[in-house]
Amino acid sequence: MRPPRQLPLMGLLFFSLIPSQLCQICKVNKTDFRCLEPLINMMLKANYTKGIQNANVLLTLRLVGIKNQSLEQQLSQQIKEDINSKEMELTSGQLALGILALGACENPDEEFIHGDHLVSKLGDKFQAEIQNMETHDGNPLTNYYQLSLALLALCLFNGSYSITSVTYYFTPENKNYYFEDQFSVDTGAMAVLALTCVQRNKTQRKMEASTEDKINNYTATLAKKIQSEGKQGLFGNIFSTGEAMQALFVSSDYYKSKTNCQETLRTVFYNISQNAFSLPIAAAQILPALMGKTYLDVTNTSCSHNPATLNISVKYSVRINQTSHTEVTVRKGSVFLDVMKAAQEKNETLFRFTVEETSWGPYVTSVQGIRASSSDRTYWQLLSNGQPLSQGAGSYVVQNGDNLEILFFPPPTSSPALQSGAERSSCPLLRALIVNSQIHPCPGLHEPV
Ligand code: B12
Repeated sequence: MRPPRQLPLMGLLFFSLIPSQLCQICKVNKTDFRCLEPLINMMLKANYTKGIQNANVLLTLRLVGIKNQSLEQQLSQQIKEDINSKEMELTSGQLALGILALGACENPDEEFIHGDHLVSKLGDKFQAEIQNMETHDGNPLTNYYQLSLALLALCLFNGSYSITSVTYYFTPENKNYYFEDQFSVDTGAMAVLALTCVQRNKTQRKMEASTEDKINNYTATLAKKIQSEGKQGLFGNIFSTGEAMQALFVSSDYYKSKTNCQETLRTVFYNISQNAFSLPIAAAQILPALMGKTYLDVTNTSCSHNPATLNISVKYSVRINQTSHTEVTVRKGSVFLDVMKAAQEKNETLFRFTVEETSWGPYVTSVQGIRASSSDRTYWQLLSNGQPLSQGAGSYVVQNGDNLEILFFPPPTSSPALQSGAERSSCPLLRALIVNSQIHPCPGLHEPV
C-alpha cells in the first residue's frame, strides 16, 4: 500500500490559484482532420458483437457527432439487451459507460435510462464499491477507473452519491490510483473528470466552501501527477493520452501553450500512422479529446453538433449515353455506396440503383433500371476522379471534393473517351500512390517517437 503523502504548502497555494473552470482545449484543426480518418473508418467498419463492451464506441460516436444511424442503432440495441439480461452482474464501470453512451447528446435512448431506473441502480453499485472499501482494507470491488466512471455518470445524470465519501476516498494519495507503485494515468484522468463534474455541481449540491476547496485541490494534484507522467506529448502511454488530455482540458492550463498542444498532436498522429489504434476501444478513447470534447460534454444538448468538420461534399455522376450529375453532402468516412444512396434520395429517376450482396460486399447490378449482365460481359464501373476504383462501393471511402462516377461498361458505342478510361485502369494503384504523394502529410507522420 502506498503511504499517504502530504502536499507541500507551496503546492497547495499554487493549486488554489488555478481557476476552477479552466478549459484549455487542444484539438485537431480542420486541415489535419483527415489524419483522424483511419480511426473513424476503423470504428465505423469494425464488427461489433460484444454488447455493453462497446459502450465506449457508441459514447464517442455520439459525443463527436459521427452520424451513422445503423451502427448507432445496432450498438444501442446490443447495450440495452446486455443491460436487461445481465443487470446484476454488470460492474459499476460497465453500467456507468452504458448510461453515458445511451444518454449522450439528447437521443431517444434516454427513455430507456429513466424507464429502467438505471441511474439509481448505478447509485447502488457505487455504494457497494464504497462498502467494499470499508470492509476490505480500502479495496473497491473493481478499480478506481470504474469508481470514477460511476461517479461521473451519477454526477452528469443527477444520481445520488455521498460528497463525504467522495472527499474521503478520492484523495490523490489513495493507493487505488496506483498499480504496483505506478500512478495510473487512465485512472487519474477519469477521476479528474468525475471530480470536476462534482465541483461544477456545487450549487445544486449545496456544497460547503471547504469541501469545494478540497475537491479543487484533488483535481489540481491529480492533473499535476498526470503531467509528471508526460513524455513527448503523451501522458502515461498512447492509450491513456486521450483521457489524460480530457482531464488536462478541464483542470489545468497545460494546453494554453500551443507548443504543448502541437507536441501531443504530432506524437498522436505518428502513432495513428503506425496503426497503434487498431482496436475500436482504443480509437474511441482518444477521439473525443482530439475533437475538442470531454466526457463532461455528454449532457450538453449541442455536444454532437459538429457539422462543419464532419460533412464532406462530393460530385457524383451516372454515365450511360448521357451523363447525369449531382453534388451531395455526406458524413466524413462515408463510402461510395452512401453517396449513391444520397444521390438516389435527391433524384430517384436519375440515380436509382440496385446492389446484390456478395463475398466482397455490395455489387452494383443496375443503375437507372439498366442492368449489367455477366453473360453480355457488361458491368457498372466505379471511378473516382477519373480513376477506376480498386475497391467496391461498400468499401471505398470517399474524400471531400471527390468526383465520383459510375459508368456502364462498355458503353453502347465505343468512344475515344472510353478508351482512355481503359488505359487509365491499367495501373490504378500506382496512380493512387502518385496522387496520394501530393497530399500534404499529417504533421508528425515521419517523426518516430
Ligand atoms: C484497471 C485496469 C487494469 C487492472 C484490471 C483489474 C482490476 N483491478 O480491475 C490491472 C492492473 C490488473 C490491469 C492489467 C493489465 N492491463 Co489494464 N487497465 C486498467 C484500466 C485502468 C481500467 C480498465 C477498466 O476497468 N475499464 C472499465 C470497465 C467498465 O471496462 P471492462 O472492459 O469491463 O474492464 C476490464 C478490462 O479492461 C480488463 N483489462 C484491464 N486491462 C486490460 C488489458 C487488456 C489487454 C485486456 C484484454 C483487458 C484488460 O480489466 C477490466 C476490469 O475487469 C484501463 C484503462 C483504460 N483506458 O481503459 C487499463 C488498460 C486497458 N490496461 C492495459 C494493459 C496494457 C494491461 C496489461 C496488458 C498490462 C500488462 N503489461 O500486463 C494487463 C492485462 C494482462 C492480462 N491479464 O491480460 C492497457 C491496454 C492497452 C491496449 N492497447 O491493449 C490500458 C488501456 C492502460 C494503458 N493506457 O496502457 N489493467
